[in-house]
Parts: sequence; structure tokens; C-alpha cells
Amino acid sequence: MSNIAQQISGVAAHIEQAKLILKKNDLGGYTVPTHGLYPFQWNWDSAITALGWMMFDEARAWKEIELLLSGQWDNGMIPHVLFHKDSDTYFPGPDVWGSHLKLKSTSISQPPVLASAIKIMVEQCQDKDLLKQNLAQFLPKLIEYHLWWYRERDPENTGLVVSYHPWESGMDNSPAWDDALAAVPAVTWEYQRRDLNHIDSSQRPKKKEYDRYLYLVEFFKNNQFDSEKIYANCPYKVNDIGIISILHKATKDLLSVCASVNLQDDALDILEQKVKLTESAINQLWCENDQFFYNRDVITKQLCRVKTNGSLLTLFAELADQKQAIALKDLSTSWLSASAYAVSSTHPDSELYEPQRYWRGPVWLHINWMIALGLEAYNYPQLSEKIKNSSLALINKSGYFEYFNADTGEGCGGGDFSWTAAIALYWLL
Ligand code: 9WN
Repeated sequence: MSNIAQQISGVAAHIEQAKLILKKNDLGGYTVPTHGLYPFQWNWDSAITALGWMMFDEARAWKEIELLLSGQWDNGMIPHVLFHKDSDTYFPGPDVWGSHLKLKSTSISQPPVLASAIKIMVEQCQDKDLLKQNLAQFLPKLIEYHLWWYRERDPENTGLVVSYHPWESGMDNSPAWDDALAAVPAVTWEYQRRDLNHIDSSQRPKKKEYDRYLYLVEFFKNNQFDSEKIYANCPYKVNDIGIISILHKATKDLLSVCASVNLQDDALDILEQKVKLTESAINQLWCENDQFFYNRDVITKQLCRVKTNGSLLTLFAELADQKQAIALKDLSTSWLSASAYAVSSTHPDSELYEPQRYWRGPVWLHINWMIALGLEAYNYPQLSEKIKNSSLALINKSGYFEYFNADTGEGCGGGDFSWTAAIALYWLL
């Protein structure tokens, strides 16, 4: 076979494999991230996975969203995990979280990339009847979800929402959270982690982190999920630059989808105002000296001075001004070349960088996808393409893993992973 023919058959095989992974992880309308390790429906995983489905099965893609929205709370929150069916392969399950709704769930959310995924799905969707039908059903719920973020997580109208749990960030043990999490008490009761039945402990968060993750889960439950009490007393409150950026981008995408179908709603004016407010507040997280947007501990008012990939999502959100964008583009270039593959979750020059421990160094494809889109938006197509190609090289080398060792490219965490397959489908089809 010629080289080109080999490359083409390689791509075709990757596409087939990615489709098979989504089908394998399909539990009848929602997709688990991977079997065993994560046996439920996760919020941002599902949004990204729906994009993958959209590339070859439009009805199934919309179904993913429908089931995710079926777990929406009355206050508008879309939880981070929906426990559709029982499973004993994951901890902590619904009993620990303690929400007694019909569809059991966790009591926090996750990075709200959903509306951005939907905007792309709207652009891709060929079946216009299906599209119309689904949007009519979904848009009011999405509006409620975005209002929830701004109302409940920014009650003082600062323009910067707060997050109450590292699991909410989706970047669980990022070194950005180390100091804020250290101030949280540890639970003293015994528990049995199930993640370590599936994955080597060198790739997962440590016990000291789990002890505090669980304290926060109990704190929410003990406060009956009352948002005022939690806002006043939660021992962990951060301005997560990843969530702020993803929310900002998704709000703009939501407004644009609503405009495209001529949806009128007073709530849209509120969302417009929130977009402007975040644009004027974001510089509080910018460090002129380091030329970087940091996360911030809202309790101590200190910036979390470690370079983690969430900050590059300000490009995805188009929150960086031209000067900041140039600095972040230059940093992305050196960040990319500092490890063997793509943009790692923690900058390799940081003393806290661990290339294979979860969010402390490994490469995550969906984050690289957002960074690449951001660079494209700022008109850096070559760098964007480079990030895409070095991300795809990981799949070529190791397959569809949850994340990848940034130095060796070795697949880490769960195998046959839905969002990795979905991003590959998005890029390859
Ligand atoms: C806790 C499902 C999720 C992702 C998160 C990732 C990981 C869970 C865990 O898996 O978190 O939510 O138990 O480790 O950090 O981003 O959504 O793939």
C-alpha cells in the first residue's frame, strides 16, 4: 500500500473504532465515559460525547442531551453526575451525595460546555425537523441552567462565578486547587475508593484529596443544598478560570442559537448583561507580571499561582484582549514544545508538574480541542492545527484513553473513553 493509502485506511480505521466506542458505552440514550470506572452520565462528558454522536447519528446525539437535561433541578442546575441506574463500581454514589430527587444526582455542576456543543450540533444537523423539535424543548432549559450559574454562583454580581468543589471544575486534582483544598477539613470516617480497583494509584488523586472532596459533599448535604448557606459558609470557594471561560463562551453560544431561531425571552437580556459583566471583571484574574490568567481562592483572595491549562480557555471564550492573546499564544507555543505531546494540564516547567497523575500533568484531548478552537478564533490557525495534530498523534500511538502521559504519550486512566472518541470524530469527520 502507498503511504497515502495507508494514512487513509488509518484514518478510516480510527473513525470506525471511535464510533464503536460510543456504541459500546451507550446505555440506551446516555453514554458512560467508560465502563466500570465511570458507570453514570457525567455532565461535560455527555455534552462533548453528543458532538461525536452528531457526526454519524443525529437522533442519538439529541437523545444524549435530552437525558442530560432530564436531570435538571428545579432551580435550573444541571448536575455533574446523573445516577440513572445503580452501580457498585464507583464511589461516591447517590447515598453519599444524598439528593432525594426522582433521578438521583450529585449536588454540584460541571463546566457548562453544553450550549457550545449544541451550537456546533445545530450547525452540523441535517435533519431540520429533528433540530427544530429538539431546540424548542432544550433552549428554555439551557437558559434556566445559565441563569442558575449567574444567580446562585455569583449572588454579588461580580462577573466571576464561584465553584464549590474540585469535581465541579472537572479538573479534580489540578495543582491550582491545592492551597484552597488544604483549608478544607478532612473526613475522619473510613471509606473505600473504587477508582483504585480500575486504575493504578499513580494516575489518580491522593487520599488527602479524597478526604476533602468527601467533606465538601457532606457539607452540601448537611446544608440541605441551600445555596445561601453554602455561599456564606462553604470552606472551598474559587474563581475557576476554566469554568468562567467555558460559561462565558457557552452563554454567548446560547444567545446566538436563540437569536438564530428568533427566540424572545427577557432572560436573554439578563444573560447579555452577564456577558458584559464578565468581560469587565476578567482582568482581576490577569497577572501582568506573569502575563497569565490565574484561578483565585475567593476566601483568601489570593491568586492560585500555578500555570494550568484552564487559563488557556480564556482564548476559547475570547475573553483575552489582543495583548493578552499574544502572550497566551506565545505561552501555548512554548507549553506545547515543553512536553512530547499536545498541551499538558499543568505547565511542564512547574515544580508541581506530574506527567501521569490525572490533572497534574497529563494531556486531555477535549481541553486541547477547546484551546485549538480558541487559537483559531484569534487567528492563529497554524498553532491551532499543530495542537490538533499532536493530540491526534496520541490516539495514533496509544488509542482512545481518558488522558495521556504528556511525556511518553502512554494512555492513562480509563480505556475506550467516550470524550476522546468524540473529539476524534469531530476532528476526523
Ligand atoms: C469525578 C468522567 C469524569 C470527568 C472529570 C474527571 C473525572 C470524576 C472522578 O471523570 O472525575 O467527577 O471520579 O475522577 O476529572 O473531568 O468528567 O469522565
